[in-house]
Amino acid sequence: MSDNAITVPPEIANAIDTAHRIAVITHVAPDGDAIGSCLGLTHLLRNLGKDAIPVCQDPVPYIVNWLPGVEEFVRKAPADVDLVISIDLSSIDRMGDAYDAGTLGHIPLVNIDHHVTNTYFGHVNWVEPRAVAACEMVYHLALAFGYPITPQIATYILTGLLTDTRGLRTANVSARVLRVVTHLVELGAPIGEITELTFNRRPLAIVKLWALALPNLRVEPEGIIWLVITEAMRQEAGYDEPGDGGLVSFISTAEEAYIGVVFTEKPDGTVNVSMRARPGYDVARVAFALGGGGHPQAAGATIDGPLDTAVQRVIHALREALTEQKAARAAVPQPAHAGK
Ligand SMILES: [Mn+2]
Repeated sequence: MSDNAITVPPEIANAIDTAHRIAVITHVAPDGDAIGSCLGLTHLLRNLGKDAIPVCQDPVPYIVNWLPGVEEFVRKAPADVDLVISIDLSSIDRMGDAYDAGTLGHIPLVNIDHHVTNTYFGHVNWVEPRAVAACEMVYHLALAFGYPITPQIATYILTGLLTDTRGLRTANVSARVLRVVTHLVELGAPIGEITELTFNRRPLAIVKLWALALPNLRVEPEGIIWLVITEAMRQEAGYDEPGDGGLVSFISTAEEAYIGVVFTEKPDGTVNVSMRARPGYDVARVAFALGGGGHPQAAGATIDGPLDTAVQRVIHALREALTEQKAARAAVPQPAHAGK
């Protein structure tokens, strides 16, 4: 195997071997990778004879609501488990109400994640930022320990891998990743059907929400493109799920932009900040400074409102970060293909 092979800590197999009832918890406001990795791991464990429960505080988003088994999610981990595995989350609070430290704090916690901002909060921590998705880690885990990957598990894993790479369109998609994809297809994951259901389909209410939000698009001189989604817009559009349905990725395609941001006002008055950066630029550090996390090219945080104050604070931080990053890039000769 090439030098970028991903290895799995054997401690994880030991933890699984001795456990009987396992809560597999993923993050609040789940995305496709959260749901896919959580269900994929849950089903791997069940096929080993374990009693495994997928747990997520928030509902499954429409993008992956077609996956079999999404109705099995519970909102809160039961207290009588003997192992907790967290998947696709960088800090313990990202489990939200799904993890009650009062009842579960003494139970072994295995932290499996691919976010560079991970805080190593588990008893066993497998943090692999080279993995393009938590789902890729589930794949390597299954292979390393000889856990069988059924067609249904391959479907979960490939779905999350495709969502976190936006359909294999992110800069981190390497030959290794394509080998994983090929193997998952060989194992029975229907890639064409997954792509159709996941990427070529959204509720009409989202299209209406975009129509309401886009007239207020703003562009900062540094190359930051942003807009806000207010609670009123969400109500008018009739879209009641969290998230922006991919709007931040859409506005970030403007070629004048280095960074794209969508601010979403939440019913409780907090503001969700979702950010994207072109390859070579980094929004993860700003997200981390705001109390959130993510990857250099895609990161987010939830911060205090009101909306106007939140926008000013984040745009100010991003202008400073972008100016610094441009200066750092200017100091080093860049290859011609390395972006703007
Ligand atoms: Mn992920």
